[in-house]
Amino acid sequence: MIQSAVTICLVPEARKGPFVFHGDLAEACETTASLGFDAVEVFAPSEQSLIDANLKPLLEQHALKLAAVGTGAGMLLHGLSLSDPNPEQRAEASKFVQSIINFGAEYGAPAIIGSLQGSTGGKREREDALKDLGDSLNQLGQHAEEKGTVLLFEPLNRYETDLICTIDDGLLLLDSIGSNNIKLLADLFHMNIEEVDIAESIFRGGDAIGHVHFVDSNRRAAGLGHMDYKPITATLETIQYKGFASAEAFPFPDSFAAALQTIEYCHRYLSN
Ligand code: LER
Ligand code: MN
Repeated sequence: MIQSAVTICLVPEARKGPFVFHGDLAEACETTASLGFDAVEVFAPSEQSLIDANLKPLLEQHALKLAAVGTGAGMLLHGLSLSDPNPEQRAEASKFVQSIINFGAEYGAPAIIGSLQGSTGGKREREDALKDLGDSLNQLGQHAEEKGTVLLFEPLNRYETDLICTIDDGLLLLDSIGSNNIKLLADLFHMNIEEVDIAESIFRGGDAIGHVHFVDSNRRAAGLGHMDYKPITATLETIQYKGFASAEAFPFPDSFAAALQTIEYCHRYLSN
C-alpha cells in the first residue's frame, strides 16, 4: 500500500520553497491528520532543531508517521556538498547528513540527499565529482544501515545539479558504490523536466525506488498542473512500490488547499 505524506518546512530561509506547510509544526500536524494523511516529511535546519521541535508527542497525538527527513539545509544554510572538491568540506557535509540519519532512525524514517549532492559548478570534471559523491554516499549508506534505516538519494533537474538528473543516472551511481542500502527518490517535478517518459523511468527504477515526491509538473499540488498521473501510479503499482507519496509542492493557493488537493489525488490514483 502506498501511504500519503506532506512536507513541512522548519527552515525560515526556505519559506518560499516547495513545501506544503511552513513554520508551525503543531498546526501543520493537526491539519495533516485531519485530512487523513498517513505521515509528514520534515525539512529542518539541523538535528538539534528537530530535537527541539519535540516531534514525537505531536506524531503520537495525531497518529502520524515520519516519512522522511530532508538534509537540504546543509547546502542552503552552510553551503555544504557531498561532492565538494575539498575533503574537509565533504566531511562536514557527511557529518551533517549523519546527524539527520541519526534523528530519523529514531522514528524509522530515512534521510533524503537531494541538493546536498552538489554540482560541479563548471569548476571540475563531472567524473571526479561523481567519484567523491559516490565515496561519501557509500559511507553514509553504511551509517544508515548501522542505524537500521535506508538512505534516500534524489536525482534533481539540470537547473539544480549537473551530477545526477535522471533515474538512470541514479541507477548507475548506485551500481558504482558498495552500499546497497541506498534507494532513489523519484520526484515527479524533476522527472517532468528530465525524463523521456516518467512511468517508464519508474519502471526501470523498480525496487530501487524508495520514496516519491508526489507533485505536479509546475510544482503545485497534484492535479494543478499537466502531469498525467494514470500511467505513473499504474507503474508504481506494477513495481509494487510500498513507500510514501509525499507532497513536496508549493503551498498554492495556500497550505490547506494544497494539502486537500493532494489527498484527493491520493484517493483518486493510489490504491489503498
Ligand atoms: C529539491 O529541488 C528537492 O526536490 C528536494 O526534495 C531535495 O532537497
Ligand atoms: Mn524533491
